[in-house]
Amino acid sequence: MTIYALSSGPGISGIAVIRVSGIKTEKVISCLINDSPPKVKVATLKKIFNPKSGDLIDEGLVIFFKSPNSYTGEDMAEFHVHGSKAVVQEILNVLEKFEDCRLAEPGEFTKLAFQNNKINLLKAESIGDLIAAETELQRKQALRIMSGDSSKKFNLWREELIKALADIEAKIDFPEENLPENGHVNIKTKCFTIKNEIKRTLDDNKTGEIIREGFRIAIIGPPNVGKSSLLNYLSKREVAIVSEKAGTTRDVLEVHLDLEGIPVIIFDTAGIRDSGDEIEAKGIKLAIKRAEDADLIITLLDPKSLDFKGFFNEKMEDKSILVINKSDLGTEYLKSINFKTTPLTISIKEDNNLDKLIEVVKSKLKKQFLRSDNVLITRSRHRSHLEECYKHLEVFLKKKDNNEFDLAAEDLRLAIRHLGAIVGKVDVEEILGSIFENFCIGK
Ligand SMILES: Nc1nc2c(ncn2[C@@H]2O[C@H](COP(=O)(O)OP(=O)(O)OP(=O)(O)O)[C@@H](O)[C@H]2O)c(=O)[nH]1
Ligand SMILES: [Mg+2]
Repeated sequence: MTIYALSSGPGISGIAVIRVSGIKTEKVISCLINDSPPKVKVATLKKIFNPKSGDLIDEGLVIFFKSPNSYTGEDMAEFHVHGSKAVVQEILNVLEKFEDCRLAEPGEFTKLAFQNNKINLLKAESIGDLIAAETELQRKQALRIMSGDSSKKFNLWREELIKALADIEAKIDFPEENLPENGHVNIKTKCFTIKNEIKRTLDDNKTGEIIREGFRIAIIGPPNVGKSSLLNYLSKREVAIVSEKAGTTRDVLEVHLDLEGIPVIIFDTAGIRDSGDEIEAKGIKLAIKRAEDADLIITLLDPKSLDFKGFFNEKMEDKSILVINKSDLGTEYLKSINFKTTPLTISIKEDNNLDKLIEVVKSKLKKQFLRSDNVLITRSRHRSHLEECYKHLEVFLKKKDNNEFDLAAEDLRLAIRHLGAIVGKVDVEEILGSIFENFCIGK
């Protein structure tokens, strides 16, 4: 099957790129340019025709890539044409008429690249991440993973464990052979070191995942303290309804921001109070859930709600900043109250101390991303496989040295399989779908 798609963005543009991949590529090029394909990998200006009617569609650059030296590993073509809807549509219509040609599915070009061993699974994912990157940090992370930093490490661990497994299997298959003294001790030491390295990798505050998905900040507090006003202030637009009526916000609102290159998602939530109103109560439940899941909580109070006891468990309190809004109404009351942490007083109305609040948020973010350069995990898929690998290594290391070789070998095999699944070395069919379906068509 030969596939085709518009690979540049939708809408009007100076130039649009249509890609074709598969065995019919040469035929498609010849028919469209009414000539033999241009020299491989040389962008060549050609007239592009409708082969049936002979009508000229456009003039543009045509590039031919010969298998296996292409992105997908198959024969491929790129047509760089003028980016009008009419030109693009006409070319897609023409391509549709070719036998065994069809529109590509989302991510299918990259999926082919993976299936034809042009790239590993981590690289495929990071290409998707680079395409989706909105901030500096996301772009850098995607590029780092694309360059193979984490694949190298995962592959290295995997190879070491495969060697250890081979040694154990030799012991099982040839028990009478005199394998080197202390052989099992060496195997265990090696596995122990890898297990510790994996532990350190897992202990990363989920930085890589947070960079991919955004650092989540939930604004939480009693009704009417100015939570929605704060969201509007930070996002510099009227996202949420602000009113003097308590209980205005019911749903969770979210805004994506780029805070000095760091992707941030800010959630405005329903004010927390005992409410008999069914819908408001649902909103409050959602608010608490958001606070639990957030990476940082801004607990917002106002002078009237300082007795707010909240709903915090210890973990939530640790990641929270206490902020008191409406300082324009006076701050004398603060002297008489004992807070666990010194609150930051702000006034959204008078734009007072908000720069300070932003500074505090930024310093929390920076702390989180301090180690972002050597983070290896960028998705929960990687994390769960690595956690499984770690567990199997732990079980393996607990096995008795001499008489449990069979069982130990199985633990090691499972550990290896989980490492392999991260880079796409084994049993990947079922995970392919979930990775590539999030790509857009043409990638
Ligand atoms: N005096 C004063 N009023 C403020 C300040 N910030 C917000 N307000 C007012 O406080 C009221 C409530 O603001 P909202 O932003 O709707 O508060 P909220 O916390 O989102 O309220 P709910 O959605 O009901 O939970 C509005 O009338 C705002 O204009 C401030 O700094 N000073
Ligand atoms: Mg609100």
